[in-house]
Amino acid sequence: MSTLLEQLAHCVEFGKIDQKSPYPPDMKGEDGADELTGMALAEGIGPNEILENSLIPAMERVGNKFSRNEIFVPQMLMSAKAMGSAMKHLKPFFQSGEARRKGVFVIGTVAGDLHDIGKNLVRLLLETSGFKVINLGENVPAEKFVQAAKEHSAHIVGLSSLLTTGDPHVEETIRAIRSSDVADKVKVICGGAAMTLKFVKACGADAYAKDAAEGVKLTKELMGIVD
Ligand code: B1M
Repeated sequence: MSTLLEQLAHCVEFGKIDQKSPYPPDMKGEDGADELTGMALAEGIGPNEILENSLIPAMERVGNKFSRNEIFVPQMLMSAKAMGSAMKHLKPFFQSGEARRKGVFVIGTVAGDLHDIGKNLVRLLLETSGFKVINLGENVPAEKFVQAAKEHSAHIVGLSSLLTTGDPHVEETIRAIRSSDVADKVKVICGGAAMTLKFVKACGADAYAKDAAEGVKLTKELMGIVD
C-alpha cells in the first residue's frame, strides 16, 4: 500500500483532521486527513482505493480499540471528523455519475442511532449508480420512514443500524412498513454493524447488505435491473 494511504489511515485512526487541528498533540503542524486525501487524489490514487484501503480499515481499527476500552467516545468522534474531512474530497467523484434515475430509495439511520458515515456512503454509491435517494438523516422514527416512502413513491426503503440497542427500532420500522398501505410497493434493505442476515430476515426485511457496494447490488436485484 502507498505510504500516503498509510499516513491517511493513521490520521483517521488518531483523529488528525487537518494541518491546523491541534489534536493529537504529537501530530501538531503535520498534514491531516484533509490534506493527505487531496494529495492522494492528485497522485492519481482512485477514490475507491482511498476508501477501501485506507479510510474504512482505519475506522475498523477505531471500533476495535473502542471495544477494548483503549479509546473513548471523544477519540472516536475525532476519528469520525477526520473521516469526514477526507470524504469531502471524495464526494464529488462519487456524485459525478449519470443523472438518470433508476428508482427511488429512502434511506435513514434508525431511531436512537446517530451514526451516519456508513449510511452516507451507501447514499453516495446509490446516487452514483443512478438512483434518486431521499436521505432522512439519523435517529429516524419508524413512522417517518413510512411517510417518506409514501410521499416519494419509493421502490426501496433502507435502514442503517449500528447499535444493538437499535434492534427493536429496526423491528418496529419494518413492522410499520409492512402494515402500511405501501407494504406491497416497497422492498426493505438493512445494513450496518449491528445487523445480520438472520436478524433482518426474522424482522421481515427483503435483504441484508454487508457494505455499500452490496447495498447497490441488492437494490438492483430487488428491482430487477440488469446492467
Ligand atoms: Co459508535 N459505536 N457509538 N460512534 N462507532 C460503534 C457502532 C461500535 C460497534 C463501537 C464498538 O464498540 N466496537 C459500538 C456499538 C456496539 C453495539 O451496539 N454492539 C458503538 C457505540 C457503543 C457507540 C456509543 C453508544 C458510545 C457511547 O456513547 N458510549 C455512541 C452511540 C451514539 C448514538 O448513536 N446514539 C457512539 C457514538 C459514536 C460517535 C458519535 C463518536 C461516532 C459516530 C460519528 C458519525 O457517524 N458521524 C462513532 C463511531 C465513529 C463508531 C465506529 C468506530 C465507526 C462507525 C463508522 O463510521 N464506520 C463504530 C465501530 C465499527 O463500526 N467498527 C462504532 C465506518 C463506516 C464506513 O462503516 O458504518 O459500518 P459502517 O457502514 C458500512 C456497512 O456497515 C454498511 O455499508 C457501510 C459502508 O461500507 N452499511 C449499510 C451501513 N449502513 C447500511 C445501510 C444499507 C446497506 C449497507 O442499506 C440501507
